[in-house]
Amino acid sequence: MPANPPKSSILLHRINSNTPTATHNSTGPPASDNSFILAQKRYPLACTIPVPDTLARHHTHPVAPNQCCSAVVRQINAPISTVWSVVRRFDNPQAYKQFVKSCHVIVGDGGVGTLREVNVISGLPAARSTERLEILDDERHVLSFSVVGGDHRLANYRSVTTLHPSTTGNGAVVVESYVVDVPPGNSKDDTCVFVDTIVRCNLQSLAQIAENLARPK
Ligand code: A8S
Repeated sequence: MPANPPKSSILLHRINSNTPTATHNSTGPPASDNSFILAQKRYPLACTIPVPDTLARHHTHPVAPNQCCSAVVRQINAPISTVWSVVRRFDNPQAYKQFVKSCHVIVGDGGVGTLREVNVISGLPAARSTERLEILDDERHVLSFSVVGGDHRLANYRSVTTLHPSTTGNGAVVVESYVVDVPPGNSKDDTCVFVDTIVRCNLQSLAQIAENLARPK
């Protein structure tokens, strides 16, 4: 990456009836602002952090009319390298995802194309999910996976997680965005509330684990 990569502003909109998709907004705030703005209808201006163009594009999802997308942002008081060491383990999501009961790799060695089968805890409208690793970039701290099977209601789920240096201290900011089909009988809003809740719990737990790992013994 160049020393001063170009930065851009990006607007992620929760999809409502006539809102377009998560859009890379080049006409947003002034260029000097150099910031990433996560704007949602319900939570305007949830977060403003600088994000290089190369990472912002990962959170720009094509969204079909029957799909919805959203993103969750979480500050973590631990070095990026510590957070990344937990996030990058596609074979071990149960390290921080509390809804995951167990996971085993079906195909692959942990690189792109690896398939995992995840079993989730009881009480959810799901038991199993088959997931494919789409991006694993150890330099830029990008991980993306897609859901390719299972017995749940989140068809065509795809998420992207990126880590960024926090603007205060030496912590990290995690941005996790996703796109998913709206299940029959549900609204876009219901779907986003359900998925945002899972992702927020995951990132809360990730923060706790990384902050613990980073704490001096
Ligand atoms: C993730 C994100 C999500 C996982 C969802 C949204 C899931 O594992 C759970 C419940 C479901 O109904 C769907 O990063 C599915 O894991 C906890 C089984 C896919």
